[in-house]
Amino acid sequence: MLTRIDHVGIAVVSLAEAIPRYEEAFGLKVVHQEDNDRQGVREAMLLVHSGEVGNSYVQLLEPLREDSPVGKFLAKRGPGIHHIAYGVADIDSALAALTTTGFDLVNKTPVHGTAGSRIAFVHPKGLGGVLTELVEAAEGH
Ligand code: CMX
Ligand code: CO
Repeated sequence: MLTRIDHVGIAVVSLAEAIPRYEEAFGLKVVHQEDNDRQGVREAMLLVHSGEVGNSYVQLLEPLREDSPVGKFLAKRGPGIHHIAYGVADIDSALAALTTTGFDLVNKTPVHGTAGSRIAFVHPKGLGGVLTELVEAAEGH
């Protein structure tokens, strides 16, 4: 079902501060930035690896609102790893399979993700406390 690690999502207080740190540390480059209002985030994608099955990124996430998943996470736990995202070829069949096996889906149907991708979150409680995102990338990403 999973094709790759698409990204590691990291909650930060300020993208303006976090981006130069990641660029400095690893020579990564920001290849995409957007605000996703529904998710309540301003995000920056830094490309780690391009492969046959798609790309892998670090996703830096700054909350747009305090009352958002990343805003609440920062208030409770402080900056750090927020979620892991796996690539899938077909997110509809991946979600159907997870539903059949009884996992608690945050999104029962896919929603809009980075750069036109289709994404869905699986609740952390069934996956060892790790909030998990599935990503079906848009054509050409
Ligand atoms: N990782 C692991 N556990 C988490 C978590 C995270 N990122 N966020 C919350 N939790 C845990 C809390 O620790 C808490 O556990 P306990 O009950 O044991 O204390 C429980 O989940 C509930 O926490 P909460 O602060 O009350 O949060 P909510 O229930 O309101 O929301 C969740 C939790 C996962 C449903 C919500 O964060 C969500 O919908 N996430 C998916 C959307 C998202 O994260 N969007 C931002 C990223 C967008 C992107 O990647 O593109
Ligand atoms: Co993500």
